Formats: sequence, C-alpha cells, structure tokens
Amino acid sequence: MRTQVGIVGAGPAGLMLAQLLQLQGIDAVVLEARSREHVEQRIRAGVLEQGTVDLLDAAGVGERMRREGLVHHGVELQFNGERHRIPLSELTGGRTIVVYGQTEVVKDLIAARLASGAPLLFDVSGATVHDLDSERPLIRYEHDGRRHELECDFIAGCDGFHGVCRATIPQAALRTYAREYPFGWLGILAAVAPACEELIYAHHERGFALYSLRSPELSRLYVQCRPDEDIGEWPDERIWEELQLRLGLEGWAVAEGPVLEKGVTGMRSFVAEPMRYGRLYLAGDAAHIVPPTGAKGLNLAIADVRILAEALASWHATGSLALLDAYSETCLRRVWRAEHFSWWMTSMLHRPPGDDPFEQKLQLSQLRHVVSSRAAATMLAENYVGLGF
Ligand code: RFL
Ligand code: PHB
Repeated sequence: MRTQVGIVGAGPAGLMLAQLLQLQGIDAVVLEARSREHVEQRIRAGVLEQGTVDLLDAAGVGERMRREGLVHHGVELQFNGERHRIPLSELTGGRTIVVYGQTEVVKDLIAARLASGAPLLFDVSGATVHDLDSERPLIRYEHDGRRHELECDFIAGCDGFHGVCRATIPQAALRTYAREYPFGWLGILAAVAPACEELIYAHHERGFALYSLRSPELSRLYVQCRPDEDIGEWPDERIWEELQLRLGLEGWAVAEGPVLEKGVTGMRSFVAEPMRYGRLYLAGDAAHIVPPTGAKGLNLAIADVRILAEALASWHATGSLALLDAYSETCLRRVWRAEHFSWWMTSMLHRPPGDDPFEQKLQLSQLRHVVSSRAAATMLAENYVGLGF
C-alpha cells in the first residue's frame, strides 16, 4: 500500500492533521493502536484557545463545538481566601476560550473522517517506522491478523508521549529537555451543575485545586496529590471534602454530585528537538509535554499540525521542502512559550514539597502582583488565550 502521509496515532494531533490534509487533497492513512471506543472515551483536556476554535471551524468540524461549547471571557485566581477575576477578553482585545472536552473534539474528527470514507484504522498493533532518512519511509503494522506495509512520502508521528515514532529516532539526533514535578492531579468528572461560571485556579496551603466543567450539567475538578497517589485511598467523600477545603469560601461551596470518573495524572515538562528526523515529523505529545496547569497540551498539538499541514500543502503544490524544513523551528517557538507559561502557572499555584515557606511567600507575592497589576494580568491572559499565528 502507498499513501502520501502515513499518520501514526489518532489523538487530536493525528486526526486533525488528517482532516487538514484532506481539505488540501493530500492522501493520508491514520493508524491507531487502541479501539475507537477507547479513543473516544479518554477524558483529558477541556479548554480550547481561540486559535484552536478558529481552526476547527475552518476545517469544517466546528459545528457541534459552536453549539455545545461554552465561551468564557475570564478565569478566577483564588488565594488567601480571596477570589480575583482575570478578565481574559478585556485584556486581549476580545479573545476568548471555549470549554469543550477533548473527547468531543476527537469524536467530531473521527465522525468527519469516517463519513468521508478516508482511511482510519483502529486496533492496529506493532506499528514500526523505517527508512526515515530515505525518500520512501515505511510503516509496518498488523491489522485484522495480517501484516501490512505502508509506503509514504512522509510520516507524521502523532502517537503521544509513549509512542514508537520518537523512540525510533537515533538518540544522537535528538536533544531532550525534561522536568518531573513532585506532585500530580487527582481529577473527577461529576454529574452536577458547577457552582461557578468560570474556571477557578486555587492556591491553598493544603495544595492546588481547580474548578472546571464540561457542560452546564457536568463539573470537572482537580486536587493536587502525590504523583504516585493511590486512587483507592480516595473515596468520593474524601475528594469532596478536600475540594470544599481548598475551593470553598465564606458562604460559598463546591456543588457536589455523583462522581462519574476519577483518575490521577502525573505532571512533567518535556521537549524533544528538533521535531523531525529525515521524513518523520513529530507533532503534539510525541514531541513535547506540558503540565496541565496552563491548559496548553491539546492546543499545542493542534497548533503543530496546523503548521505541518501548511508545510505539506506547500510541498504538494510546488514540490518545495522549504516549509517542511522550517517546521521544527516554527513550532518550537510556540512550544517553548507554552512550556514556560505552564511551568510558571504550575510553580505559582502548587504546594511546594517540604512546604518551603520562602517559596510560599514568593507564590503569594506573585499571585498578588498578577491580580493587582494590569500588565501582569495581561501577560497571563495573553498566554492563556493563546498566541496568534
Ligand atoms: P494523544 O492524545 O496522546 O494521542 C496519541 C495517540 O496515539 C496512539 N498511539 C499509537 N497508535 C499507533 N501505534 C502506536 N505505536 C501508538 N502509540 C500511541 C494513542 O493510543 C493515542 O490515541 O496525543 P496528541 O494527539 O498529541 O494530543 C495531545 C493531548 O492529548 C494532550 O496534550 C492533552 O490531553 C494533555 N492532557 C491535558 N491537557 C490539558 O490541557 N488539560 C488537561 O486536563 C489534560 N489532561 C492530558 C490530561 C494528558 C493525559 N495523558 C496523556 C496521560 C490527562 C491525561 C491522562
Ligand atoms: C479541564 O477542564 O480538564 C482543565 C481545565 C483547565 C486546565 C486543565 C484542565 O488548566
């Protein structure tokens, strides 16, 4: 079998790339290790930047998002028992964010691809990538009990942090930068209307907490925990109790309801440079990871494939490799901005290991500055709503 672009992974990066290429008349085959049900049910990010929203629209997959997504114009920062609103739109010339789950984005992209009849294979096993420094890179994989070979012009490694694509690149050809954080997030999805209208990021002496949502009837909440926290030690009552302590204010409480899902996520920062090797291009979590405090992971994945799709369209139309050669450098500028912002938000809001009192004083001073200086609030707002292209 032959295709122009072989895409490994059907997360947001792989699916969006396939959609953008199809609009340009470029053939692609998407290979996904897991089942459709699994991919559609994984609960992850929930905040879309303006640029992500606009791209989903332009790619013809924004209709349900426009109907069901919730447009937000601000976020709240809470510390010292006070809550302060950061007016995102006012500070960024009217830009907004949209709360719409990653699962919903993925469902919309899968539906569009399957409706078009273009190839998207689930339950693929043993995918491996070969001949990356030749003009005919190759993907070998197993599907429906048979071995297959897919010859490509280019391969897009959209297979997430634990995928095979980055792992296949010779170590000497990549430079990696990484940081692990000494905490994680315990997240729940609950069937209850949120008690707040906007997201609340809370600094608390017991640890960070976040009040988010998925819809007018679904709340999404997180508390800082250990990275190796045993979820078995967290019955629902304990989670609600901790959320009330960290997020509650005099006369105001978190709205409680049935817990539909819960899990623990570790937190890390990671970047691999360059985001390519020969004719293999890495996009999304395959190339970089951010801690979730800045809500950037999904948005970065979408920004990467936008740039990659444009570069492949230029090659398709003119035969020129210039934009593909610039791909990594173009992406990395945005990636490092998001890395810094995510690290900064994480450092400002989480309870430091050992409760270092010096660090806690610095955090509170930084938070106070952000909510009292228009310049500092604008810095947060610009990064949160996302950079333009
Ligand atoms: P994904 O979504 O991980 O998709 C990669 C896809 O590749 C498949 N795959 C393979 N397929 C074929 N062959 C192989 N050998 C393969 N190996 C892997 C996988 O099954 C998967 O379907 O990466 P992508 O597309 O780059 O998208 C990135 C985003 O998913 C990610 O940045 C965010 O979701 C990060 N993230 C969060 N970001 C936020 O902004 N807010 C959040 O609350 C948030 N929560 C999360 C998260 C990431 C998590 N992970 C990765 C552990 C919660 C979790 C649990
Ligand atoms: C979420 O709703 O899951 C969410 C929102 C904001 C974040 C991270 C996660 O920073």
